[in-house]
Parts: sequence; structure tokens; C-alpha cells
Amino acid sequence: MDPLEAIVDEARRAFDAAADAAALENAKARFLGKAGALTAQLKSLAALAADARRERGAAVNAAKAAIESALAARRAAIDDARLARELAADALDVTLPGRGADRGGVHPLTRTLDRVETLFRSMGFAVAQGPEIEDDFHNFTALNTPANHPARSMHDTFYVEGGALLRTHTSPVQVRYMETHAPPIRIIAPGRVFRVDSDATHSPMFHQVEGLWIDRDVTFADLKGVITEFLRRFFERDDLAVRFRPSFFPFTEPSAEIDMSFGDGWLEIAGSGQVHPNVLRAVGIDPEAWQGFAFGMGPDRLAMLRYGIDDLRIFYENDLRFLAQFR
Ligand code: 2U9
Repeated sequence: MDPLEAIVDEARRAFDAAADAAALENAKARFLGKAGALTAQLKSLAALAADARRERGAAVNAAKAAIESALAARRAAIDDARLARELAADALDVTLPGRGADRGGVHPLTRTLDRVETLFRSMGFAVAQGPEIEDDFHNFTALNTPANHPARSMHDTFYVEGGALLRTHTSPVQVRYMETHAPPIRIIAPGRVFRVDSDATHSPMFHQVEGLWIDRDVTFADLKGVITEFLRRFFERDDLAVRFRPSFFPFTEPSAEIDMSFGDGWLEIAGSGQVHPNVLRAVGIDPEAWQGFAFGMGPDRLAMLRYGIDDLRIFYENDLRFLAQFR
């Protein structure tokens, strides 16, 4: 057999035996490389006479072309096999049913606050906000709360470094609002408040909605009208009744607790009163020209009543078995 034929034959077998691109490159070097079998054949041409060299040279070139075409064919086959493997590994069955996505829901407290805001907005109240980290003036002093008042004690109030504190009610929001807006004023202040307190009905962080209406001649009758309308619409009970009981708060005078009818009894639901003249004076409003009322209630409690929940802490545990019921 002509050694050229043997080389081509051997090259074909070596290329077919190469399992991947790297093995194929090794095999190529053995035949077409500088020290390869075909190159040795080319070098041997130099020793031949011109005619014989031409004839033999053509044969060597034909062998080289045959080896290169075998190499290209094997390269293509290896590439095809790799692509087929990759496609099989990434196979996506578009006919499979989807995994489905759970829909989230709005937290019951957020729903309650949204509802409270919507109802008060419909009665002409704007919604005001303020900082949760407060200073002594806005949380206590401007609200006619004396320096020795127990609410200021460290048992009740979270103090922060530098004399700041976590607001214990949303009243400082109204104080700041009155500092920056001239009356008439009709706002609610919903938000987080903080007190040193923790059991089934008290969380160290809870919510309040307070309201403030300052004008030339608003009275307790307006207060009772607003609160009654709000509670009737919130609890969807047109026959809900409201009664006031005398009470005391430093920032209102006179003050009243507000009860609503509940079953065949009464349930305390809010506190209220006529804004104390000292509070108006603290923010530069003339108590001879302006008067008004304020009230406060707990939306956490409103939510417990509306949804029939008896432990406040469940609102703050983020247990999905609870939250999923409010989708
Ligand atoms: C200003 C002046 C007066 C807000 C008021 C209450 C009565 C009250 C409690 C109810 C239950 C808080 O959520 S609760 O714990 N609130 O009883 N709040 S009057 O009085 C103000 C507020 C701001 C400038």
C-alpha cells in the first residue's frame, strides 16, 4: 500500500476516535503539524527528480486535502453532538402546567387604616404625618403635659440617646401641623406610636388615629356628629349609638371618653375633648379667636373588633396562616 494512502487511512481512524474538540486537535497535529506524518512526506519530495516530484507532489496534496476534509467533517460532527447534548440538557417542556403564583394581600391593620382614612377624608379631614422620633416639646410640653407627669417616665416612654424619644401618641403630628398651618384646621394623624408596655392587649409599638378640628365655633356637637358618623360607617351599623363620659387628659378641657353601643352594653372606643387653651397658645394660636376638638382612638382595636380577633400580638407575628385569610 502507498504510504500516503496509509496515512490518510490512519488519519481518518484517528479523527473518528477523537471524542471531543481537544482530542481532535491533538490528532490533527499528528498528521498535519510540523512534525506530522504528511509533512515528512512533503520533505521527502526534495530528493526526487523534477518530473517525479511534480507527480508525487500532486499525490501528497491530494492526501492533504483528503485529511483536511476528514478533519472538517469530524469537527462538524463533534460540534453537532455538543449542541444536541446542550439542547437536551436545557429542554423546556412548554406543555407542562405552570407552577402558579400565590397572590398576596393587604395586612388587616393597613386595610383598617386605609378604611379609617377614606371615611375621614369623606368628611373633609386631611391626613397629616410626622416623625416617629420626637422631641420633648412636641410630644409633651406643647400638649400641656407637666414636667412631672407620669407619662414622661422611663417606665412609659422609650427615650433615645440625646434626649429624643419615640412618640407616645400621634398628637405631636397635630402640634407640628398647627405650627406650620393657620386655622381653620381639619386633620387626622394616623401612625405608629410606642410605649413601654407588652401583653395580649398591649404591644410596645401600636397605632393611633387622632383627629383635630380647629375653627371659629366648632363645638362638642360637631365632635359627636363626626364620631357617630365615623363609627356607624366603619362598623356598618346605622343604629350604632354613641355616649360621652367625663374624663381627663392634659391636652383637652373638658375631656370625654367615648363609648359606642355594643351588643346590649357599651364599649369604650375613643377619647376626646376640647383642645386646651394652653395647647393653642403653645403653637401661637389665639384661644380667644379659635377653638376646636381633638380625639384619639386605636386602629389596632378597631381591627380586632371588625375582624373578631382577641389577641393583638397576632397582627405583628407575620404568620402567613393568619395573613392569608385577608387576601
Ligand atoms: C392636640 C390636642 C389634643 C388627642 C386626644 C385622646 C383624647 C385619647 C387615646 C384613645 C385610645 C389614645 O389610642 S389610644 O390609646 N386618645 O383618649 N387623644 S384627646 O388630643 C389632642 C391631640 C393633639 C394638638
